[in-house]
Amino acid sequence: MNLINFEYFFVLTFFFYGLVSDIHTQDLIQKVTIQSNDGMRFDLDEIKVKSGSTIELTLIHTGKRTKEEMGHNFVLLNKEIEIRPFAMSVLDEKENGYVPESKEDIIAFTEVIGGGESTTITFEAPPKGIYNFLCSVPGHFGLMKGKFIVD
Ligand SMILES: [Cu+2]
Repeated sequence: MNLINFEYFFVLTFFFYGLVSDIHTQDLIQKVTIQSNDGMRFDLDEIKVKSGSTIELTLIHTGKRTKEEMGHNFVLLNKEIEIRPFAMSVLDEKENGYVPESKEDIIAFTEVIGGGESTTITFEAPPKGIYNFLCSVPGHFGLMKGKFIVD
């Protein structure tokens, strides 16, 4: 192999290595965007992800009202944890962003955001199954809730 071929070989090797590692990364990281608004709604009531993936979830607040007036968060509950009792249990947790100090009932959560803001969290997809998600700001869970499906 002369020098030129040798260099060509290296360039090709790195090119294909880059291609393969890109595909690999895309397989593992799954991006989810969920919007919330001044009308106390999420735009999704169902989120589907693949088991074994890393979830990069972005919560966007498309409204104009402040965090105090119409703040929202995203809270993903562990299996078997029901929305209403959970939401009732965090009514007084304003200082903690309406999540309990013990995180045993929670898989992932965002901070509370106001209109025009967004926040991103990263977490591992839980095992296959159906999980509840909600906004745990007091009074919001009746409208702001859904199913998080891992298959
Ligand atoms: Cu909310």
